[in-house]
Amino acid sequence: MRITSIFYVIVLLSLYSTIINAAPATSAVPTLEKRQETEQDPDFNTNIFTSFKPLEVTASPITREYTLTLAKAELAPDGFSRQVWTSNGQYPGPMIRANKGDQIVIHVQNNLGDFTTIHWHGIFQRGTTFYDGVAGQTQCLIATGTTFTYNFTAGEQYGTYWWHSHFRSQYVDGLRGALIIHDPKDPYLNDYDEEFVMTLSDWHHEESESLVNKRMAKGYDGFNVN
Ligand SMILES: [Cu+2]
Repeated sequence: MRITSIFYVIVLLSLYSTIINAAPATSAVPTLEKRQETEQDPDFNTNIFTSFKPLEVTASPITREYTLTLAKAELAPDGFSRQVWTSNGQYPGPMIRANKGDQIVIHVQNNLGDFTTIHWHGIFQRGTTFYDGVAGQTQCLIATGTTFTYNFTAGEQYGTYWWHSHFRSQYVDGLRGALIIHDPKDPYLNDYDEEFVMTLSDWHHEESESLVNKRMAKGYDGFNVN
């Protein structure tokens, strides 16, 4: 089957498919093998026009290590230039991927000039609630100029998730990306040739802080920010 439309892409997203070609013998004991994903790694960067390459399948879970450097930058995602809250200089942020059972280590370097936290949306965080990334509830804010390291496993979870800032409305301004946990035993493995990830969102020409102020102002009627 060839992917010929956005519809199929969305269907694939909902089926959290992969193009991994082998089903490994999995071990319950994680190894300490580490892999550092870099900005040069084409799989680490988000390019919706490039299909996935298969993620290596390991005999037992490994640790996958990522670095997200957060900073504001002048970008024009829809042709209109504005200040965008970027991760590793891009918007949407890099796609973070792992195989089922892997340990995921993510160093968040905050160069925003503002506080932040990053939440891993949909991940249960069993035993690691302190890495859930909810500002003021599960962790203190990450101060600008500092690094905070998240370290968790998705356990038995797999599928299409996303990550985003969990402080104020920062993700509206760009701090978000896809988080994909592959199942090497994907039941749809033979039903498609290629896989793409496409993120859809509202996008505003005004920064979210002023949008939120309008939304919260007395007498507000009709304009909505989620
Ligand atoms: Cu979320």
